[in-house]
Amino acid sequence: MLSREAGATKSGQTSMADDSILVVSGGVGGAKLCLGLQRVLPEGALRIIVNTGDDFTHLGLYISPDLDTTLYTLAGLANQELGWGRDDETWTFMRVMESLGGPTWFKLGDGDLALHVERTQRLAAGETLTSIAADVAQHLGIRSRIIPMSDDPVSTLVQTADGVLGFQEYFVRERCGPAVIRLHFQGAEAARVSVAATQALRDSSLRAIVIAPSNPYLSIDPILAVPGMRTALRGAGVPIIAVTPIIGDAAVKGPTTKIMRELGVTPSALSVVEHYRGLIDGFVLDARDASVAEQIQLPVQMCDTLMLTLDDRERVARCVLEFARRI
Ligand code: FO1
Repeated sequence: MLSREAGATKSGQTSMADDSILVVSGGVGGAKLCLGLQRVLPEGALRIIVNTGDDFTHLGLYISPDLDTTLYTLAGLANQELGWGRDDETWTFMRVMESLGGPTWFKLGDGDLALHVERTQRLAAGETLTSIAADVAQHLGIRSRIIPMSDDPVSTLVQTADGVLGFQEYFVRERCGPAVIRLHFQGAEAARVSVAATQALRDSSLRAIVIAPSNPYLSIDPILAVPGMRTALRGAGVPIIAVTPIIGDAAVKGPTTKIMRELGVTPSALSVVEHYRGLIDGFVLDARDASVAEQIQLPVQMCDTLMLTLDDRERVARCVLEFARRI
């Protein structure tokens, strides 16, 4: 169960999944694990609830960075070098924008623009983010379900010593420089868990929920801030496993440990476990942190969680699935 082998037909082709795995994910780090899972699971077995707290409107276009990263990664189109956007991108639009004196702090590639234009006009015509994401995924040949956490607007705001910044202003324009005092998920109180997310969580095929190695504060907390999400996750009645985004006292990528320090939290895998305490049933710890395993007081699976290559992604995916089967 839960492996591609289990879904293979006699002809060697994968069959549709009888069991499903649901990942709660942000952008880059989460998408890497999702790609590994998509490659080792039977077709259709992977569902992903994606953070939309990073979404914003820029140059009149609705941008959904974590959805974009997940779509491009699972379609094999992601720009590995940048960590966001499309591979083989061209930048004529940005060059012309610069020559006109327009804003250039947030880069939109020529190919990437098509997705933002398409999504913006379909949202304006009344379609939901969920329906657009599902349709785009189908057009890109993705066989996993990519589900926004909500179809209602939620915006992550970062309160810093320099004032309150929109998430992308903080993350991209200010390069995570200003110290974070507090995070606020504007609109979350009134947001509803998307219908597709609720269905995926109630699906009788669901075997495990995985919290991706995304930034707990910036990427996972906005998802958990949607009223009813925590209850729906727990109510699914399957093991919930978090994968560490931290090795030693360093994040694999991005500002996770910087933000933890600024919020007064010791940057460590143990702090991440404490952050998710009450929600998770098990924790995937990096083998380099074996010495803290006993302090976790939950079932622990150790593995090398660094995902540099495609093989790494599959290896971590297999480790997570094995753990899910075991607890
Ligand atoms: N990240 C950057 O660091 N610089 C950019 O110019 C940038 C543009 C961009 C355009 C579309 C998109 O979907 C994502 C983009 N990102 C960019 C990534 C994004 O801002 C962050 O990685 C996420 O919001 C954090 O998960």
